[in-house]
Amino acid sequence: LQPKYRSSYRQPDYWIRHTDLLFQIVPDPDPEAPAGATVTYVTSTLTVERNVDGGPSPGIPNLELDGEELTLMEIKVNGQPLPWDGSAFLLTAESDLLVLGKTIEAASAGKGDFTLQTRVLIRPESNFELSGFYKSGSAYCSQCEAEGFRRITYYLDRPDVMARFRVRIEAEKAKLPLLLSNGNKMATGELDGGRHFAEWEDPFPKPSYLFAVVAGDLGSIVDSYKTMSGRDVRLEIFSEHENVDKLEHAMTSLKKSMRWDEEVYGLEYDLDVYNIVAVNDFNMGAMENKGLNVFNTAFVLAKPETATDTDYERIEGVIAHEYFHNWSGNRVTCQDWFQLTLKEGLTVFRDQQFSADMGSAAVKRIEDVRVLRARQFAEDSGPRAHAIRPESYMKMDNFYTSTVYEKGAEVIRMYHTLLGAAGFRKGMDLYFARHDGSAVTCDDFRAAMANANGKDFSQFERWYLQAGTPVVTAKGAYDAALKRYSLTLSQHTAGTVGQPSKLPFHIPVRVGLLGKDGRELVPSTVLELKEASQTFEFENVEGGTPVPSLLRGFSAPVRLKVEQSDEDLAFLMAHDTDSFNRWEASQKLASQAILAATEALAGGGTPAPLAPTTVDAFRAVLKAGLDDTGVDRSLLAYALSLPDELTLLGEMDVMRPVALHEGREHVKKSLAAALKPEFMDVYQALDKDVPYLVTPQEIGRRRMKNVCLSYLCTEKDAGAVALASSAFQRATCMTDSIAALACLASLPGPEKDEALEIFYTNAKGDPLVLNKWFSIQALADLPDTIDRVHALTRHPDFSMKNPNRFRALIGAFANSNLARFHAEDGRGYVLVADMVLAVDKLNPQVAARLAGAFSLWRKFENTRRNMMKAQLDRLMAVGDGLSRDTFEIVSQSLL
Ligand code: HT7
Ligand code: ZN
Repeated sequence: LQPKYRSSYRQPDYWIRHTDLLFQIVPDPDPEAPAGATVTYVTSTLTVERNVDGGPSPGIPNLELDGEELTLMEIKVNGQPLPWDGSAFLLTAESDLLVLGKTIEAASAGKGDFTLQTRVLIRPESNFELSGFYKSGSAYCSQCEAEGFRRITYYLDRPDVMARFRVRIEAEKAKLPLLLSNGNKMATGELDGGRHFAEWEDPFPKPSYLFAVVAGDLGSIVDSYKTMSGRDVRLEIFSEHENVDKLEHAMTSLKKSMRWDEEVYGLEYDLDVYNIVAVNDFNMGAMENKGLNVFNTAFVLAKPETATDTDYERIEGVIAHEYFHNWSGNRVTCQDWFQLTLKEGLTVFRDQQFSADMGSAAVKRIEDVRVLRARQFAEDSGPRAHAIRPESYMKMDNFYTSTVYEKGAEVIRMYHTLLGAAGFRKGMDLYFARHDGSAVTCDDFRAAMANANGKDFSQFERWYLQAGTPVVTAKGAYDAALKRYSLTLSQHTAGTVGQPSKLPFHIPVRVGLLGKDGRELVPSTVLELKEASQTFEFENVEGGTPVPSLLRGFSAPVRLKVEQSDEDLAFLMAHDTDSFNRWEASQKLASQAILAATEALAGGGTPAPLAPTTVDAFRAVLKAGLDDTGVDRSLLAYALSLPDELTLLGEMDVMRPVALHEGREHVKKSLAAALKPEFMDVYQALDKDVPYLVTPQEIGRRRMKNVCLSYLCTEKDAGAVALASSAFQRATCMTDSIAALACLASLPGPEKDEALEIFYTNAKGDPLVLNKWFSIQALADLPDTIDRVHALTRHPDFSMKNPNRFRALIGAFANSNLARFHAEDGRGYVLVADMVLAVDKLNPQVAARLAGAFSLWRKFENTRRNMMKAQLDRLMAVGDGLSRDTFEIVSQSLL
């Protein structure tokens, strides 16, 4: 199993200029095959051209085409069938390469230009990897990123090979009336035997990973969009017929995204149609194939009874994300997969900006930083830490990571912070002007930002080269006589596997200074920390020692260490003009209390009572929640929400997940007890029976109400059961229903099972609602949760073949129920390793992700560390039986 290295990049020896594909979905010719089974023949005709300028090999080199699980039926060069005697072409072991040698020389008169036709047989119905061409429900669809196209036909399956595609699909009309591919529809027609065809042409050259094909019997909604230059685009979103009533929100989101990209970046859509197809079986969230996005249903379907506010927000964000890829990813794509963050970091940043503009920028920032801290910081602290542009990989699918995506977006945000909105736009304009229609690198992006603004971004390259989360330490000193405030910022990044020492990063630190009365003493400033340590002076600072507000808006993906008293934090919570830092202060106040309680509990002691300052600070947030004059209740709700366990775990030198869980519960209970009347007042004031609206105000109201409910249920008593049961019974939307059920699920007594039963019945088999039902039980804070999860793996609705369902139960348990996954008896570890092994046989991508749950094993206290390591050893011992994906994760975890 050989890794690929970034440094080994070479241009290909050949280009493919035109790709003609014929898909024939036909009954399986095998007489033993079940009734209705099909196979697909793919005939590909490639116009191949020698890369005379940049091809690394001299003369007429071999052409080596990638292929995986293909059965070659026919092969022709320039229309002439090739002999099968081994003289004209070679199929390497496992037929993962098709090699043409001397044949090319002869066929091209020594020039290297020729057409190659292959006909292969593929079996979408037994493709459970969900990569390549596969079946989801009754529909056929494709997923080609990163290296799935080679599971459809032999090809130069790499992103720098860009071709014009023409696609013809033939299938039985009654069963598969809808035939889609990229670009514009050119022809349709009838064929003999109840069959029909459609032909599609994409005028934009594209890499194979952006190819898509869909055949099915689906319903849809149609709309249109007039672009800024006045062109009409037909928009259509497809789903199974029974889900057509859940597509409106996705359509509205799409139109908003199209308008936003025109207004903010001047980027216009470029085809006559934009199609989106929702499928239930999908490895990730969605895929930006040119003109034909394929989506996981979880990121498309929504109606108030089945989707939560978070689902609505996520759908808007993912629809936007895939749309924005049309420029950042499709028009300008990646030279090689090491550059993945070029399109993903940039597009995540753009979707974050979009969501900020659609709702509250501060709320969106908080949500994004929460995810970054919980997932990416953890990744950066373990053996799989990698730079946003990794140096090597075995299986590319394993590098669709939080680092490449979320930290990648933070790196783009830092350009924006350093250049300002106008400077960033100049850089984007230059990037697209220079590189439209080509496959480029992160260095090209950095150069465009630098050249458009005359700014030196050379040190900034370290963000692309070095893994790990920098720790920035801040120390302030005030000279009353000189009215000068000095701020010393130092940075240090711990070594990571393969990178023992790090050079200083170029870090933008946005800073404000607050006077005792809460006034801003200096304009909010971006300091550029480039050395290991630097001191910055602020002159004319009146009125005594100021309270600094540091790293405003989370201006860089770092851990900030600064001594702050509870009083200063409470002051910042109340007065900071930077909304993000008001929230940040609440989190720091809570973290300090939780980590202190955890330490006491881990040492067998009793935690100290909460400091009155902390209680008062939370009381003030609750009081603000009663104010009806336009306060952003989402911000308040997040200030009341305690930092999550994964983030807190990352703050511990030795990870003790169960003690941490107890410490966090202790703080939550203490706050609930100290502020019970206040929580109840806010809960009752916001518990209104009003029509469901997805507005920031209404989302904020529900969010704050449900946070209060969860505090009111921390004391697991009869009062809590009554409150949560009543909330569940009265809920009129999924947001409230799931919030109440989540509380109930962790409470004692029969009520939770009654509620779960009702929830299950009301779901009426809706897969997305059933996913929630599985997750709620996997997340329950009960001693027998593991038994329940075990039992649920045998439930008739559980399936290992559906990634959403599998992740809803097993992923939720392993990644989000830390106290139960890491339970003392080690049963959680055994269960998850069992599941990795079982799902690895069907879907290696899903298995590999789940295996990542063990990767931080070295950071845990001894007992857990040994038990986690034992499961990793057990997985390793499977040897050749393990997929390449899972092998890569497990072997790296053991480094
Ligand atoms: N660009 C898409 C990546 C993706 C993917 C990668 C590996 C395996 C399956 C996949 N499905 C989609 C998603 C995105 O827009 O980021
Ligand atoms: Zn993306």
